[in-house]
Amino acid sequence: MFYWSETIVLLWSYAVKIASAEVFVGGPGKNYVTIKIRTDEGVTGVGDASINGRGLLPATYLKEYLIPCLIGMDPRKTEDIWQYFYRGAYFRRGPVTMAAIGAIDMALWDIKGKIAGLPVYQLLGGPSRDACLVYAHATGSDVEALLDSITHYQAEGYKAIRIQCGIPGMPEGYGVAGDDEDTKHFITDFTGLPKTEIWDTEKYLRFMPGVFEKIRERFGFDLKILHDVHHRLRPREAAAFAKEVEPYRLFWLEDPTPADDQSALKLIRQHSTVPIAIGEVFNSIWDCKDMMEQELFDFIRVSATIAGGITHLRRITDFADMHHIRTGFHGPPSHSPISMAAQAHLNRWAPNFGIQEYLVLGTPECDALFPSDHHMKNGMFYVSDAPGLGIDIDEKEAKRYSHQAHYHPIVRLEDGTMWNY
Ligand code: KDG
Ligand code: MG
Repeated sequence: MFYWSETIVLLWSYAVKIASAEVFVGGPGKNYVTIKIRTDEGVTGVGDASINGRGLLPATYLKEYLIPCLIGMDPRKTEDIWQYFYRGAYFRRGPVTMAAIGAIDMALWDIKGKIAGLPVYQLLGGPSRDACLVYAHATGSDVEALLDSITHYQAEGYKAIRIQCGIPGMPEGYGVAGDDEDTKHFITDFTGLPKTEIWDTEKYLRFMPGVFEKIRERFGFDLKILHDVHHRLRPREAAAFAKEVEPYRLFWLEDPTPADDQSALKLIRQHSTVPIAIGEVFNSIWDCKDMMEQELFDFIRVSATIAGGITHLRRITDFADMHHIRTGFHGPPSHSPISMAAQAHLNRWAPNFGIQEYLVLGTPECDALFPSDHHMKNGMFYVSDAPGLGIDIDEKEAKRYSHQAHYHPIVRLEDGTMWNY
């Protein structure tokens, strides 16, 4: 008599080795950094190491330092391989190291799922929900244009929308239509040195609350609205702003202060109950452990790429749950569809899922490069049931692209002082 359970034990007990790993850089208007790992049995897995504006660094780190150690390892040992590269680096953490480790980790979970014949969310603990809420970006150089943009996304079925608006006398605000790459979903500006944006805190603080008021007047309170301050305020300014916008019931206020100061949110918390989201620049739990323990924010914005892949994001997500913090993983236009897929599996599993930023809107070129059957409908993300991550890179398509130098804009105050982008 032959039992299925014995077959599975057999499958898991025979030796599997990593035979090769290749790194691809580039994409349609983006510098995606993708690793494709192959086992000696020909099972493949993909992972993402894209760092917007610093693309070649994780690619070099992977090729020169990590891949030589990876060959011959058992791809099913996701935890041990993660620890090997994290502890083994000696000079730990930082976005480049963590993105490179993260890419390998995603690819290994992809392989693990394929060997098990299960989608990754099943390996994480199974689905906690059928589909995951996402938010779109509405933007306008003035309030009327912003209201039109919100109407457009609502008509497309989005229930949650991030809003960014041009400020009079400060036309080049972060996330404002046409002014920076975050609003140009498909095309990155590959020309020249960093562009300069001018910032004026007082103009912003005076104008922005009125924008929320007009949105609530026009759309009521059912629509979930989010807003990204993009690290621009000092703690006292952010506390005053958060207190003032409380009546408009934001879903979240994002990055009100620079994320490197773990205690900056204290003052905001003392003055306002507005939900705070932070963490897209964090690359490990050590960047946010203290503020999580003190419950200083409500949504954690880490990404599978910058914060060390599925293994580390799962650890951060569990720790967040103990402190009433929900997930709101990063997903800007520069985000690779592979990282989005890894996050989608975490989102489907996480008991403390909150929302997902989603802007990797499929162009024909992007879909040809990263074939998958994950899909979006009515502002909800549906995760593919294919074994593994449910996404691949088409290696022939990948050969069409290469790295092109590109920078984020920089920000200065009106008198020329450098400020936070
Ligand atoms: O590379 C920087 C972008 O990812 C960032 O500006 C996007 O703040 C961002 C967001 O919330 O998507
Ligand atoms: Mg942001």
